[in-house]
Amino acid sequence: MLGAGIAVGGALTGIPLGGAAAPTEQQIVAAPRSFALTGNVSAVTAGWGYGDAFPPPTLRVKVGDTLRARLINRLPEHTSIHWHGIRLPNAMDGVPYLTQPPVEPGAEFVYEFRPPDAGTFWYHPHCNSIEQIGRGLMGVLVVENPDDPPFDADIVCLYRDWRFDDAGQFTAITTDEGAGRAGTMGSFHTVNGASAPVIDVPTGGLVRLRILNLDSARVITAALPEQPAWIITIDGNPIAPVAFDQWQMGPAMRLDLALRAPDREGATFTLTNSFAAEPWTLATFRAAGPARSHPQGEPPALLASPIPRPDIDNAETLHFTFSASSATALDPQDQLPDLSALQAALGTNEPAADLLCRPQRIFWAINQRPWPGQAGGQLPPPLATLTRGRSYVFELINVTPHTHPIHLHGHTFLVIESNKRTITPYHTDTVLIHTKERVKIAFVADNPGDWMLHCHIIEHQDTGMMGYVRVA
Ligand SMILES: [Cu+2]
Repeated sequence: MLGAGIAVGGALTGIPLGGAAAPTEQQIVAAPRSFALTGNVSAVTAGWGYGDAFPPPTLRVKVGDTLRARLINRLPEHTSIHWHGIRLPNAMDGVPYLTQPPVEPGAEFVYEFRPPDAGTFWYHPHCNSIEQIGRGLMGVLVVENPDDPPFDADIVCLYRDWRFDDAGQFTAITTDEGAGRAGTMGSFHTVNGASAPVIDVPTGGLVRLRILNLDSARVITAALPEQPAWIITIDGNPIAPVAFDQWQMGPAMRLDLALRAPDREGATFTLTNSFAAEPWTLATFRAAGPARSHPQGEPPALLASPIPRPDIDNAETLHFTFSASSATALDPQDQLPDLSALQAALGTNEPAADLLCRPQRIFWAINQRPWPGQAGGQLPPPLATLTRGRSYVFELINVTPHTHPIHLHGHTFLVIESNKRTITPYHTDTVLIHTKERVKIAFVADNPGDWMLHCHIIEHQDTGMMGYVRVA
């Protein structure tokens, strides 16, 4: 079970924190669970989760405090926890083989780090991700800044779909048709584990809405058609408030909105996905309780995160092309890839017969190199080696017919330019790259280690669209 949010500062060995008490340890137990979801499905019988219910309680920590979390693995296979969007030491990044050994069944691993930035983040496994995330292993991590202006309510809206039938039994979580295209979509849409829930907000109150798209495949366009609101953070990073219209969110992306709830008790407004031809309601909000009053207009701004500013004029530019896998294209006759190309791509001398024993699904590549999840401990060389402290511009080039949310670990980057859209530069850890789009991002490579660069459509990641860069 997850405990209450951490409220005390910590003192790590070698990191003096001014005499604060040791951090409270959170226990995060990854285990098979039966979830009760609400809607037209009453129970998921073969879920995997971090808590008895879905979603687990939101982890809350104050910026600069130490988060200490003990992962206890009660799954039948190895696992890990990646803390999405957090700039943390490489050994805490939770990528099996690359940053830590896999946490085997029955084993434990303690994650300990101090989040440097306030915002809305999340955590999830980074192994057999299609299955582990698909079955429910995920949770929300909120890093609070006590100096931020207060809100009357702080509401997390975790959106995700599920792949199961009316009886709550999982259907195939992945298909070749989905993995090789835009992803295998779920049909049961939930917010906080409920189908189109009604969520109470304080009447007339100032509300912070933290929207997370934690689906493994679906890109949504979040909108509040009946309700004025302001964007106050993008993917966890505060911005000066901007009037909200709608916002496209790929898997792993977050958006914090500030709004003033209706003045009349019982009045409602909806959060919709307007990406679809026919928008659907994700959640309904209802004003409840005694009326509060707040000035109309723009909400107060949040404090900016201390993200180093890249020197774009003197940055080195590197190019990363996201494509279908050509080196290991499937042969329609026997469904087996070119093993010599696979060996070369993985940088392995592993006998072809051993590679053959694994399910062969390779559809995608970065810079023509696929690195599928099935590679296990066979690490390819890094896509690039960066000099610690230098500024870099990455040009991310999408030559596929699909949209890809591209995620870089360990760094928060600035999105600076697109060949298809006007970009007002903003910070993020995950950027959507549309078909035939070239997007430039910039950052200071200030965090040493091996950092994943991958698509967050989990089936794309797991069938080749991942790699890593080394900061040395
Ligand atoms: Cu993708």
